[in-house]
Amino acid sequence: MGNRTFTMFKPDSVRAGHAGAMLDQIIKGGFKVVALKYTRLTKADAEQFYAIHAERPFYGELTDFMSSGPIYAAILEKDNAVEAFRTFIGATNPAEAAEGSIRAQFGSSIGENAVHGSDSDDNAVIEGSFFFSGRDEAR
Ligand code: 3AN
Repeated sequence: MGNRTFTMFKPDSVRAGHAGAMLDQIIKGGFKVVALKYTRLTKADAEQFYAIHAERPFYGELTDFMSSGPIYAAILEKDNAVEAFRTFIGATNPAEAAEGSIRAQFGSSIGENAVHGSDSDDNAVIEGSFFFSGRDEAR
């Protein structure tokens, strides 16, 4: 078994109809989908998910945006999944994201940057558990 990470396709990319293309690239990039869900966060859900950023000036904007429309949530597996996926999606600011990365292709701003990727193995477990139970995992 490889390592795991957690991702969300954010409301901007889902609204724009890019979820299918993003999932296709992720699978072709060698990430195995362990669990997948199409859902929508309430404002309270988004505040809880991003509680670590509660003191940041953009917390209100971030949680408004993340609850503004449907998202896809997924647990992904690959060797060195957290770092590999962060490289695959590119820098937080799409303008600085490497050519060909998901955010360079589908992100439009530092807030509306198409996709979330966990920043550590511990957070991948916490974030995945926010959406999924063991019963949701394909095996
Ligand atoms: P990443 O998601 O690449 O780890 P972080 O941890 O710096 O980036 O930011 C957490 C979330 O907050 C990201 N989803 C990002 O879109 C959002 N964010 C970061 N900086 C800003 C900002 N200046 N204005 C609005 N949203 C932001």
